[in-house]
Amino acid sequence: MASKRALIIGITGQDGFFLTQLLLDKGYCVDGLIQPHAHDDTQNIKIFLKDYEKVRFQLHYGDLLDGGSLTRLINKLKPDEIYNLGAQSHVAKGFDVPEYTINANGLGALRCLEAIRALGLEGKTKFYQASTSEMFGNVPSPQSENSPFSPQSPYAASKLMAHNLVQIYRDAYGIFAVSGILFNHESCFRGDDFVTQKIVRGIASIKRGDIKHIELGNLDAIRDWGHAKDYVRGMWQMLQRDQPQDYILATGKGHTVRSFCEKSFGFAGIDIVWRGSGFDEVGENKKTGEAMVMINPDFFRPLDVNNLIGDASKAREELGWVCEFSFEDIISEMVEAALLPQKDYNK
Ligand code: NAP
Ligand code: F7E
Repeated sequence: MASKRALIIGITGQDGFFLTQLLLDKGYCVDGLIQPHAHDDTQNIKIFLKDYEKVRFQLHYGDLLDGGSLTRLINKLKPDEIYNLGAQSHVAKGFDVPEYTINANGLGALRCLEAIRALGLEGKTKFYQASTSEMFGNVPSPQSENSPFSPQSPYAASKLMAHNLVQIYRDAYGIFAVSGILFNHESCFRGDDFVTQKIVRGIASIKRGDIKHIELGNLDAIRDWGHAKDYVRGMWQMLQRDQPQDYILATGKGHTVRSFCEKSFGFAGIDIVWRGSGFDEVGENKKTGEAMVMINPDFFRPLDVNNLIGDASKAREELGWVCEFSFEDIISEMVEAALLPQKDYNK
């Protein structure tokens, strides 16, 4: 039987790396859309270029802002599966570039769905959309597929637009289109400016003597942090069902940013004690009294989401999806990886 062909939009991101690895291991031909500014040796995925180039792994230029590029590429490849992981994915930056965020994330998904429809691929190409727990905003946790949406940022609004369009195109045109509503997931490939990577790389910079302390914003926010490797498996499982349906992927356990800090410093051999409150709160090295974590008001958002903890019962029961990585596994992997490179990450 011929290999299945998958197109990954957003292949240079964290999830793109793990999904490519998973699909190549399953025998797929994988095509990745990269933006014109990206280099062919784009860091995370260069390993696949080396091993699979032009046999089962190829990169193509395109952009979610450019409908023609998407339509031409989808027409050329006629993929069995499209994973739309492409996005301006940083919530705080979305407040600075709201129009771009809506265009890439909201209209970008629409352009993909329109291409499938215009090319008459409704019966051939399955579509996965990267939806997010951010769409729930501050509705009470645990959030499930039945919880209402209440976006609190341009990013969340852009993703809800895409989420709604997926449902509309599924119902109106019979496209096998699903949205995975994924809670935060991390790995050593996480972008530098997300809080987990910022913390562990900040700790590494402190240990090397490059910086004195890390500066953070809201320490009280609760997030449900899983591992990206578990979550991309869930994406693939959603597209293997007979009927298209949306699923939540989450661990069901919430932790504050403060707790992520404490545990990460702990893995690096530093015990932290917290003193003061509000903007004056400081995380001190218990042994030396030195400030390790300080608050910088610049890292607070105009609106934040306080308590995201997901209920993934439906995915567990219907997909047989399981989380193999614990919170502690994620932290130890990230701290260990951060201690390797020589960089100052307190930015
Ligand atoms: P990420 O590391 O930020 O990757 C985003 C990818 O999108 C990158 O490959 C980026 O390319 C690409 N991209 C950005 N703008 C684009 C455009 N205009 N056209 C085409 N591609 C574009 O994100 P991630 O953590 O892997 O997450 C994958 C997806 O899941 C995203 O849509 C994110 O919003 C969503 N999500 C993530 C989480 C999470 O916790 N990680 C949770 C829920 C949902 P460059 O490398 O060239 O910038
Ligand atoms: O923030 C707080 C911040 O930027 C987590 C994306 O993948 O997951 C991610 O979005 C929390 C927030 O992730 C800093 O205020 C404190 O409450 O790591 P983050 P996020 O906003 O949860 C969702 C599910 C997605 O869909 C997104 O694509 O940490 N926080 N101090 C900070 N956050 C950052 N970035 N930097 C700080 O200094």
